[in-house]
Amino acid sequence: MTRPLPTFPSLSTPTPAPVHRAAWPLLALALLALLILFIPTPGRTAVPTSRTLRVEASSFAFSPAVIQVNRGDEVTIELVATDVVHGLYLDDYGLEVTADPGQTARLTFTADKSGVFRFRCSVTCGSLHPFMIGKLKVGANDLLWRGLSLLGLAALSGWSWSWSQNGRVRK
Ligand SMILES: [Cu+2]
Repeated sequence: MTRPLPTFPSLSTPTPAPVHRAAWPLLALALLALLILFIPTPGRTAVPTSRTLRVEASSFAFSPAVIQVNRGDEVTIELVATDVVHGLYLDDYGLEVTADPGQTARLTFTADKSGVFRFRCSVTCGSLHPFMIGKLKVGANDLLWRGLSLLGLAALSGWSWSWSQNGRVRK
């Protein structure tokens, strides 16, 4: 049993060279991968939402240390100090909040600047205090879907490759 290989219309000429037949799908895959990586995303126009993020501060780290929001979101950071007094100062936004031990302090703001911003502890809390740093990422979450799309593309190309190998063996 021979199934016809899926070909592009331009390749359905009587005797396509085998090398070209193999190269075209590769080229198409490479182009698709580039598109996935660099095409501008509609995610930037995502409807802003309100989100509340709980950040635990303990000597000498924030948990989570990296938080991600979309531009335009109304963000409330709930800072929980688990041991001693800690603070959170958000670079570039110039915002600060401090939490007493065992207490939760809230900081609400609109994430109107996109980029990656550091936040740091603003209360001297011990020897490693200067290293108590976290990151706020403001932007559309494209990385996730770009990664997933690439993964899907890889799976698809693997599948089609093994399919074409099968077809070749059966001939
Ligand atoms: Cu500190």
